[in-house]
Amino acid sequence: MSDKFFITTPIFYPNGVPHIGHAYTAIATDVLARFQRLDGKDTFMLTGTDEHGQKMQRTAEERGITPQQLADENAAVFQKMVETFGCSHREFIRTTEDRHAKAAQALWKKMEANGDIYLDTYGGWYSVRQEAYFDEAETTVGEDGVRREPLGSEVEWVEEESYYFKLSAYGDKLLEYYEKHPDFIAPPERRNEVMSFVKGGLRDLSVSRTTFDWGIPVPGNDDHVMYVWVDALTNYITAAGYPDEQGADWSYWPATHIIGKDIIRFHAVYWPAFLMSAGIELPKRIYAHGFLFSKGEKMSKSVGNVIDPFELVDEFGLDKVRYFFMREVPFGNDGSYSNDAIITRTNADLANGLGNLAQRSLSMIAKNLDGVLPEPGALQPEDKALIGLCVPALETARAAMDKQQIHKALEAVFDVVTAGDRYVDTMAPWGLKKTDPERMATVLYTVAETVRRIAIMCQPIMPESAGKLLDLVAVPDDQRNFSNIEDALVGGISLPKPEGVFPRYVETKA
Ligand code: ME8
Repeated sequence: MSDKFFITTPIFYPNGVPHIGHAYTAIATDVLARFQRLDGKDTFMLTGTDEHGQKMQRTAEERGITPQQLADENAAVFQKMVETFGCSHREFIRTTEDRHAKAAQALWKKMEANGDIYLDTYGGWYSVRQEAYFDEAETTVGEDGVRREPLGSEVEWVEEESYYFKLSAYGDKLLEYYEKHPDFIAPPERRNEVMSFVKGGLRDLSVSRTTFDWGIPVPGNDDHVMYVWVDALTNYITAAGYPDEQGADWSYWPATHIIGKDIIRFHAVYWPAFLMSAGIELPKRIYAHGFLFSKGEKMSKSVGNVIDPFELVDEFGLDKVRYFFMREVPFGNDGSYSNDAIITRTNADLANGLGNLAQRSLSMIAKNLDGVLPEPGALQPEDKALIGLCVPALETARAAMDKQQIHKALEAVFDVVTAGDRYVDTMAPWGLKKTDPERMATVLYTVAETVRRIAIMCQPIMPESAGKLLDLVAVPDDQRNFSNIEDALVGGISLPKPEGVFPRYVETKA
């Protein structure tokens, strides 16, 4: 088994600025990456921007700038977004980089050499207004005899020269692959959707364009640029060093791709077919998450419910935002969010839950024991029971994270927080101060040790806050991996002055 782990986000279209959906994908991928890293894997997280295509060219023209200027401007904002959201990516790839054009052209040549690319004409109902082709089934002929697309603009039959990829030759191979690798596409609803799409029969795919030039030139024919999805999907192997399949980075391939459900077909049908054609190993797994809605509605400028991801972090703090999205929305499902939901969830689980567990025990150590972590007396069954919940919780989290069930992993960890709070209430160490100070010391030690273990497990989700908790129980930086879960705090050390790590959210706006 390889100890390398390669995980990717979709690469974002920089024809606009990031919204919360983009941040959501990035957070989830980062949580999965950090989890594997803490579990000892050499982890490569990749993210970036998808900078070619007609949409980019058109937006740039509207703004009177070049597509490269548009890409530069917005790629910088996406870079800032992934940094603001605490992503631990090793690379941010941009599809306008030279190395990427080389990789995409190398992939193309392999597919061509395999006999899967041919030149033909592409015919379709074209709307000049929308600058897009429509399937005949999408168009309707009005009483005036004019054929129109769904938004109402007139369409005309247009033919242009195009290269095609022989996707039709891959239907059976793909189905066989899905059958043999039941974990290749997840969650199961998405797998079923993809399989029925492929069973319905695949048509060859038009993979080049001549009507605009903002793209990677087709090798040997400069009149054509590659269809943007051929170009975009290749980013994943560019970053692994393709076409150098002997290079050090190639050992990270194959990747786990985290994507939104809107782009499952490109990743689970086209991409594996391209890779099969080029003789490249297929991705390890494709996981499609759901869509986020703002207050139950699709985010749109006209509804006025588009939330700027940067503002959300300013308002609530990064870790609360990361925690909220990963805990509130079962990963794979659609979800809704609102400021009220963020406040309710984080006040309950973080301020009153984990934060309070740490704060009330550590402040008792500060007040009653001069801030020195006590040596525990003999641990009682209830002490051992609480501490003993952590290793199984980590095992549950590990199994859940292997299947991208991030919310299940969090649930397992936060069940320990609930048990910890119950333990403190039952043991009531404040009452033991006079009657049995030794027992009080053991109880406080038990809570501190439990906080250490919980904080280790919380690092993927809330890196900064979990780090602060570990500082508060004086855990050295090199002892914060999952392999350290069964270590134990050593009594007798001085702890730093306790501070609340998760302050309750208080509304600041009138
Ligand atoms: O599709 N809720 O880029 P993109 C949740 N460039 N996630 C959302 C979302 C929402 N409301 N809106 C967007 C592209 N996303 C291509 C990808 S990959 C080789 C090329 C997420 O910027 C979702 O994961 O339009 C989507 O797949 C991703 O943002 C990228 O969207």
